[in-house]
Amino acid sequence: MKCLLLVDIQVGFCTGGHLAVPGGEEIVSVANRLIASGGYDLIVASQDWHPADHGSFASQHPGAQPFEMGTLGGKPQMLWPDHCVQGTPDAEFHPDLNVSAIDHVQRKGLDRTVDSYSAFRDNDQAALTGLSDYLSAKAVTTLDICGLATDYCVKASAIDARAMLDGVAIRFISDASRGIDPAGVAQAHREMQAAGIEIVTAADCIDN
Ligand code: VGL
Ligand code: ZN
Repeated sequence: MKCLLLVDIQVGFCTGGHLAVPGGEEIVSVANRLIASGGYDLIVASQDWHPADHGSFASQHPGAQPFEMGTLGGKPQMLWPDHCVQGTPDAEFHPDLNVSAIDHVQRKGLDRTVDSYSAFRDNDQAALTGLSDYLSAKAVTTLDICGLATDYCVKASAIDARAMLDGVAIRFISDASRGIDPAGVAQAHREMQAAGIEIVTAADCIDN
């Protein structure tokens, strides 16, 4: 069972969004081609889905500016602009994404007291989202991961997938992903490779 995990391909992470990732919208057509290739038995999408008062928002920390380091739950936390607030246009999937092909949506980031970069569990690793059980129940053997942003939610999802899904091949599709910070993207590639995640291109996935 081959599964494609599309991480946070949302309005908020594309140009004009509240936490725009440079070139974020460029991956939408790549994601649609991967879906249309017919190579996947299961398409799953994660959706960053924050309450308006989420603790990762700089607006919740008096005097703080977005992209400053702060703390959340006693741990260092990058403070973000308000983004992907539940029920707002910013939280919707990109309008050109083929959402009709998505079999399962995994929302995350609902708990205001902790951030959740990974689609599998909160950053403090205390609470699971349920996605690992879902994929295990579907008997997934290969999981290809792409989306936004490479250096945050895609990396965290891929590394958790590697740690939590025994015996499943995990691959990161680099050209179907974009990151916030180039140095962070380079670091993400190193961390994923070190964890045993294969780095591939969309062409590799479509060809076989
Ligand atoms: C993300 C920062 C905050 C992401 C989500 O999807 O990579 N990054 N929330
Ligand atoms: Zn977020």
